[in-house]
Amino acid sequence: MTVTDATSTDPSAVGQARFDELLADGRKVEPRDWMPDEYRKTMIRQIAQHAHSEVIGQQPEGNWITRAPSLKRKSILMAKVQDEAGHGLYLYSAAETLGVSRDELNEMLHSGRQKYSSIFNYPTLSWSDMGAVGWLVDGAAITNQVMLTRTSYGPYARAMIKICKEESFHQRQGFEIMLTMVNGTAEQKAMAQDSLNRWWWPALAMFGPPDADSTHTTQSIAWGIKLETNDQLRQKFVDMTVPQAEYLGLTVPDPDLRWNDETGHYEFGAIDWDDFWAVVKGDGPCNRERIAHKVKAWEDGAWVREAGRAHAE
Ligand code: FAQ
Repeated sequence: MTVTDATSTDPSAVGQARFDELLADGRKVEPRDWMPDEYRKTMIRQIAQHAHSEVIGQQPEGNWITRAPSLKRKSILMAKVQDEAGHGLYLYSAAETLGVSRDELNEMLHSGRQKYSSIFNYPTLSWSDMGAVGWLVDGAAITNQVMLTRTSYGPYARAMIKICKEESFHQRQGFEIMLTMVNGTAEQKAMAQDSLNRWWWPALAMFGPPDADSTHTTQSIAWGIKLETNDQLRQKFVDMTVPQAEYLGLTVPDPDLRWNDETGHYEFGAIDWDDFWAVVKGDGPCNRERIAHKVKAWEDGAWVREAGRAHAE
C-alpha cells in the first residue's frame, strides 16, 4: 500500500505507508508525522537517556572546578560543564516533541526507570582525569553523535549538529590537557598514564554491548535511528584514538592491542562486560552518589520552579 492509495480508510495504515516512504527517501520524521508506537518509545528512551547523560555528566567534571590548577583552566572547565547542561536542555526539548514532559523525564531518571551512560559512574580522582574525560569520553561521544546528526528523527538530528560542534571543542581541550601533562614532570606524565589506564576500558564500553547482545540495534538500524552498530563505532573510536595515545607517548592498557594490516584496523582485547552490566544496573563506584546529588539539586531547586510558575501566572 502507498500513501496515495485513496481506497484506504485505516489512518494507521496510511501513516505507516507514509512513515516507510519518509525513511526510504532518507527524509526526516517530524513531531507531527504519524510514527509507530515502538519508534516513538525507542526515540523517547534514547533521547532521554542521552539528555540524562549530559546532565549527570556534569558531576565528574564539576568535581574539579574548584581545584582547577589556574584561572584559565577553571574558565575552560566551567564553560565545558555549562555546555553539557545546554546539551541536556536541547535534548529534553527534542524528547518533549514526542509527547513526554520534562517533569516525567526527571521523575523516570530519579526513580531509576530511565538510564544514563555507564561512563559517568566512575570517579574523577586527579586533575589529569579532566584531560582523559575530554579526550576519551567526549571523543567516544562524538564518534557516536556524528552518526546521530543523520538519525531519522528530525528534532534529534538537528540538536546533534550544534552538540557535535561543542563536543569537538571539548575533545580538543581534553587532549590539550593530556599534552600539557605528558610534557610536564615525570610525576605529571605518570598521572596522565594513570588516567588513561582507568578511563580506556569504560570509554570502550560506552558504545554499548557487543552487537550480538544488543537489544535494539537491528530495529534501530531498520528505522534509521542508528546508522552504525555499537561494534562498528567502537572500532572507529579505537582506530582514531590509539595513534593519539602514541602521539602523547602513553601506553594503551591493552596487551592484546595490535594493528592488523589486512583489515586496516586495530585488534583489541576483551571488554569486561560483567563490570559494564553491574554499572548499568546501579552497582558502579558512583551510581548512588550521582543520583543522590541529582535528586538533591532537583529538590533544592523547587523554589525556582515555583517562582517561575507564580511569575507566569
Ligand atoms: N550506559 O540495545 P543496546 C556524553 C543499555 S553523552 C548505560 O545496544 P541502544 C557527552 C541500553 O540502554 C553519552 N546503558 O541499546 C558528555 C539498553 O538498555 P534498555 C551518552 C547502556 O540504545 C561527555 C541495553 O543497554 N550518549 O558522553 C549503555 O540501541 C562528557 C542494550 O543496549 C548517548 O546517549 C551505556 N553506555 O544503543 C557529557 C548517545 N549502552 O534501555 C558530559 C545516544 C547501552 O533496553 C561529559 N545513545 N546501554 O533497558 C545511543 O546512541 C544508544 O542509546 C547507545 C546504546 C549506542 C548508547
